Amino acid sequence: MSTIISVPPQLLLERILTLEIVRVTERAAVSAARLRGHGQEKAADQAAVDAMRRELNRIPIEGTVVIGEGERDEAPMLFIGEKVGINAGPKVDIAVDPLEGTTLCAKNMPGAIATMAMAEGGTLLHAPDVYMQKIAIGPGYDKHLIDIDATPEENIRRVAQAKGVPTSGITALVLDRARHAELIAAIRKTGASVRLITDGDVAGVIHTADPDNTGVDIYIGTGGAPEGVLAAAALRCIGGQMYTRLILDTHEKRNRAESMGVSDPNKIYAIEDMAQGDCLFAATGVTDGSLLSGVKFRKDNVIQTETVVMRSVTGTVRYIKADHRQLDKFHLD
Ligand code: VTB
Repeated sequence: MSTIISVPPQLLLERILTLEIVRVTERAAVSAARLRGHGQEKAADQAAVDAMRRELNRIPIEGTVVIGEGERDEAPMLFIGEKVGINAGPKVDIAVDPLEGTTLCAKNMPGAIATMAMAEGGTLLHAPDVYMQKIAIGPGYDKHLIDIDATPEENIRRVAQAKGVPTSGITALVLDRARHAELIAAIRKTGASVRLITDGDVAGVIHTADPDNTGVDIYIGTGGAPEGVLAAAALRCIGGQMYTRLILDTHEKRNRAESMGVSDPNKIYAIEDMAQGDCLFAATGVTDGSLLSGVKFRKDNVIQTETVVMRSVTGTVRYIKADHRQLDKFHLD
């Protein structure tokens, strides 16, 4: 006798949306990948934004962009507050970074991805586009093992002790920026190894979830707040710990944050404060990277993509390799 899959109505859409969001990041990745290595950050980003928006507006959701390309006046599309979807279906919050690592794409360097998260309405942190201090480790450690206010040395020491290795057995991932010179020196002083990335800290944080394969135990440093919320949505699905703090060092930034609902400018956010409810996270590789392969344009008119999609409800992580044959869906000239 065959078994019928029984899905409670409230989960039916969510199960289906898992595949829908894959389509969204696939489209964005393919559009951006056409401009890999052309040195045109803005054009590549725009192509990804256009494709992502087109596809989002086909999904049966009442979506609101809470993490987007910027505020309405600076971003004509996928701006914070923009409504997306067919205006029917579940109310959801949407976080997008249609091309995370625009420079990586423009220079055809590893690690550019198209990424988004979708969560129950009102459950994602509405973060302004400011810097954010971040620290993250993967699953399996005691809660509050790491402390955003402790020194880098102390955090490395705690992670090493919990992992049962000397500090020299720890690798920290850090964005290669002048502002991190002291941080990098402090980590190295412990004997730990520092792996530097030029961009792409959404993927950077995700690396901590699987140290055995990625070799990364901890992410530390300051990057974009929107990227922080996307990374939190991913870690909510796969486990791990992340603590962040918005850097609101001017009146203007504090006011902007306040108007988005941030009442305490010094608040430390844990994963659940950034992604409270059930959520989905997807990323498609644009250029080859250690997380995902990039888009391949094959001679036989097949486009290949690789996407990772995660659900917080079940913790399922799927890698979807797709061969696309109906190419007009990508609106490529
Ligand atoms: C990071 C990185 C992004 O911005 O968040 C970084 O993950 C932070 O900003 O890929 P700065 O470049 O100003 O340091 C990106 O590089 C995207 O611009």
